[in-house]
Amino acid sequence: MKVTVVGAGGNVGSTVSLSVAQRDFAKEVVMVDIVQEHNGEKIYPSKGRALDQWESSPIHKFDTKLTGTVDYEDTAGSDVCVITAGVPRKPGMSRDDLLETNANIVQDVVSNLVEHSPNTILIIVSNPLDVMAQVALETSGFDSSRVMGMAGILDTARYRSFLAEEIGVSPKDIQALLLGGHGDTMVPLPRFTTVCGMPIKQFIDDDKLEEIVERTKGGGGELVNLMGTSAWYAPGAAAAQMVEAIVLDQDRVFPCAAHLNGEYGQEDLFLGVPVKLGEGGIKEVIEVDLNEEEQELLNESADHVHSVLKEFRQLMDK
Ligand code: 2OP
Repeated sequence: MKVTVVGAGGNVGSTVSLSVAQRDFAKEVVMVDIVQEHNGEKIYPSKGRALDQWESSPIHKFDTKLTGTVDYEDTAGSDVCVITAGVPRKPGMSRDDLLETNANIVQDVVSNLVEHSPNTILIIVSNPLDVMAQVALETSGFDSSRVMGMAGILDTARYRSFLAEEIGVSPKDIQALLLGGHGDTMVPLPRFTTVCGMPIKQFIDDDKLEEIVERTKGGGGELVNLMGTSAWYAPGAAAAQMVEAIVLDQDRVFPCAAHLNGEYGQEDLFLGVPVKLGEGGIKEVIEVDLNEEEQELLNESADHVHSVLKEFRQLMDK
């Protein structure tokens, strides 16, 4: 199986490529990025990071062949393409502030990928995630089963890691569900959060749980403030997990940004919901029974995504 990562000269993209390679399920990973300049000289970050990662293969013991390129012809026939291309946040910025710049980049990237891999599956990571996934869907003309966004796995991973630290259990034994847009309006669901199947509220008081829910919503921003740029280790690992589920047809159930047409009361909108991932991409959008409060929070999150999508439409009409 062939996987392409666009934006792989950067932190998120190169974390995706190495995470995929270390899982060793793909025949090859093609790492794409643009030519850059450094001290007046041309540099090729995707080629350099691919070579560096390939040189780690005897140590990590993987066979996946990593190659770097600036030419989309090298991506031809990709089974799955991950798009991390775009500018990351800086302190003080929201993901939505990246809209115009990254929409143009995602449109260009998707057009190039589709030209060489018309049957591929697209996983979007670029922000603002939910709208970038819509841009990819509309630019590609693909069926919505083949276009998705990576966000829910990342956001629930943060939520689970914070809970594990607080409770003193392995993060592997905390299961959680989080819905909605990839931003401050995301909807962690304590009612669907468990420790080995046991309700989370048995292990943590409501105030502390609410504190962790709020920290999760701001998890991306917390890291931007600490590092001066947005995260890459967890986002890259999350995207790699989606690639593996598709390539190995694992029928995994994950929260991902999926295109909704009636599900959860939403029309023509990408939103983080539980999906079944396997061969061909999204096999099923799963509707979970929400109570009134949860549905209201999801509706509020959807309204925010709609507002950013409307801003995108206005930009394109300029
Ligand atoms: C994050 O939440 C980059 O949006 C990503 O860190």
